[in-house]
Amino acid sequence: MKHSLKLGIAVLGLFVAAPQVAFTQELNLVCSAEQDWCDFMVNLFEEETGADVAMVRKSSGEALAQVRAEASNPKIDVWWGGTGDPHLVAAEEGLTQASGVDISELQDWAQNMATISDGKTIGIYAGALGIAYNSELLAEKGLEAPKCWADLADPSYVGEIQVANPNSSGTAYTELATFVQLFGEDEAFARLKAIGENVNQYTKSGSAPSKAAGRGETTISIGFMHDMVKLASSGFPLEIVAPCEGTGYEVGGMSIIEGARNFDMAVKWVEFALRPDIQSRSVEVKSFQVPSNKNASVAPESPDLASIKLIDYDFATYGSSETRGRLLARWDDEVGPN
Ligand code: S7P
Repeated sequence: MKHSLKLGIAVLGLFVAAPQVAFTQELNLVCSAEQDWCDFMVNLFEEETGADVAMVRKSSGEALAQVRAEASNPKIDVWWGGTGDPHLVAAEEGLTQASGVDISELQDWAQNMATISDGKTIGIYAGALGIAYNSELLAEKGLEAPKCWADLADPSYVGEIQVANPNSSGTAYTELATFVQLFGEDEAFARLKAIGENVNQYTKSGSAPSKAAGRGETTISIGFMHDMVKLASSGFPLEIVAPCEGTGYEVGGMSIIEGARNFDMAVKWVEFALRPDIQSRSVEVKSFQVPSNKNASVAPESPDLASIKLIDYDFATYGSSETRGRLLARWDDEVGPN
């Protein structure tokens, strides 16, 4: 009797355990790339694996804020996309963990992110920062086209420039860190303050200013060139400028969250997102970043990083928690809207 009771409990245990197998098919993803690319990636992954992905799209700084807030009870398994700096901050703060996947086929700049973070974040794409202007609006207003970062402080551009807020936006933090690396910290803040006199809005998302420029809601935007190319190739009247002083660039990050409930599925996502065939498909949603897998194809529309005057962006320094926190606090004090 005792024996059959034990057996009954064991059998019941099997039935109770069954839904947990289904649970491991789940993946919770925060995505900091463009919404259409996030949706596209999720659909491809679900079709291939049968997984059930719950995805939310957040700008890079906002995603970091969520990961920090949920540190003791993580709800996210993987953070895919967005600029690498906040991924590195998360790694340094022990909020992400190594996936252990093979990264030997990745470009050096992508492997560098893993080296800095002990494998806790991996580079998935790269793209340079630039300036865009709406050519129709510029001509209508009789304005000169900007060629350099310095031009953006010209009083003729008052109210004509849009850029994101670096607290929420990884794109705008890349701009802030780029200015500091190009000009030194004090001069960088003086220049950002001067440009701020011409800024009509600090947006939450990094690609919003170029979308606004495309629609004719602002004349000039600062953002990633690949986002500008996406808009220009969709018919918006945008001209793209690689600033004469040189410019910074991002390496987009991908990280598994520390304490992820669906670790195995998270590793599957990481392997999937690094595959050359998957990275080559980003062009289908007009995402023109340079892919990190050496065997992935680079779209002809992708800005050619070799022909742009790029700074030697110091990811270890500008992706550190102390530097990011200090620069953002100073930006709030000296540049941002009150
Ligand atoms: O996918 C486009 C893209 O520009 O978006 C990411 C960006 O950091 C997210 O927007 P925020 O600036 O609002 O954080 C970039 O990583 C990526 O290239």
